[in-house]
Amino acid sequence: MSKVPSDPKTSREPGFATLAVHAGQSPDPATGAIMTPVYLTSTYVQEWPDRHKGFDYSRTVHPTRQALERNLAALEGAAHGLCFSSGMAAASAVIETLSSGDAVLCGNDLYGGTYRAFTKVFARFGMKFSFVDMSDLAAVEAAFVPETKLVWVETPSNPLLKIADLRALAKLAHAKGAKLVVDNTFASPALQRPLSLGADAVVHSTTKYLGGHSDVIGGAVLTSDEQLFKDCKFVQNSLGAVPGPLDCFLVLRGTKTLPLRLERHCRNAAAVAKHLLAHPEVTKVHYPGLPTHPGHEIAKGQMSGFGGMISFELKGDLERAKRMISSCGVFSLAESLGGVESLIGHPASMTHGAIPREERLKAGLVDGLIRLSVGVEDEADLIADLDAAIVKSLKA
Ligand code: P1T
Repeated sequence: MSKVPSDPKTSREPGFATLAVHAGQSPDPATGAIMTPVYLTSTYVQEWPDRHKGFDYSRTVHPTRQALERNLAALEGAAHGLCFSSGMAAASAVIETLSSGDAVLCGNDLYGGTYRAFTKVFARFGMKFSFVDMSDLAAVEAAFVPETKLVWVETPSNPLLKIADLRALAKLAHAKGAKLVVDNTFASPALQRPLSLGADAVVHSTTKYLGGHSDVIGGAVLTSDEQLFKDCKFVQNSLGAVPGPLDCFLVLRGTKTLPLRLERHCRNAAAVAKHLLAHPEVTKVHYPGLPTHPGHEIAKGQMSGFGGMISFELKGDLERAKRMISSCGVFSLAESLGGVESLIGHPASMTHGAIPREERLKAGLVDGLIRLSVGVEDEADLIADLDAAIVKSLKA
């Protein structure tokens, strides 16, 4: 079944967990295999020129990729899905629908690689990028220029977990004739569905929660906007940053357990955030699930859980923070996020190293900030690991 049908007796629409397991997939007609085959083929035999079974060349259309595209579209409530070779390739495809002179209004807390692609690559082609605190609606409104075609936001943002009001941003963008694009990587559709809040497109690094097991790099664009879909599809086929069949299979397998994993990520992260907040060596905790977080109420109104990402600051200097990060055992020191295993990182020197220091500091990304991707291990082990590393870091 490529689309999970509603129940004919009750006309119930399938729930999110059912879609996660089934949407976009049907048993293989030749064998009955329940898992979507990894079609290792670049081309397809045609019976007559341009007469074929819907597949002609694998850059253009591919059956394993198509299953994933339909699955992700169903999860985000989108009419269309397009998959890419990385999250950066997905973001790039959206920007590549623009033209020289067009402007993009971006959140001032974005993944460092996104900032780098926008300011160091696409700016050379005449597109303009400006950065504003998306939680300050008056500042956002003031930052529009007549050329603004897109508003680009991460919520929760990477790495400061800032929350933007998606309903308000969509209204504002539309009133100005722009489209709202949401990078939903940190929340995943299990916790937040931006299209239902008025956004025009969602982008993902499927490398993270959607894949969920730190074994694949991928990206996706999901939209119900027909023109944007056509334009992104044109870019996908023309520029060719498509994922391989095995990568599509891995993400497709990952999404089957997405709601289960996210439940545990959220529970563990809430416990870790609460523990850090009460810790005498911790000076600041960024987690939208904490009532002290400035975006908590908005997050409650647009998310069904607060996610698995936390960032925090320790007392003392940068060297102390680096000692702490390097002293963990259950948390591995690594880039990336969203896998079942817990990771710890130092955004200023790792994931956000491409952002000039003054820009980072303006947005609140201080040198000593520590970021956690809280995994699905036992809560007590995670807390004990952080506590032990904090104690170890006291000794130079
Ligand atoms: O790594 P890639 O699949 O290309 O995804 C890029 C990307 C896009 N958007 C967000 C919000 C991201 O966090 C990322 C990748 N981020 C990391 C690798 C990281 O550790 O933050």
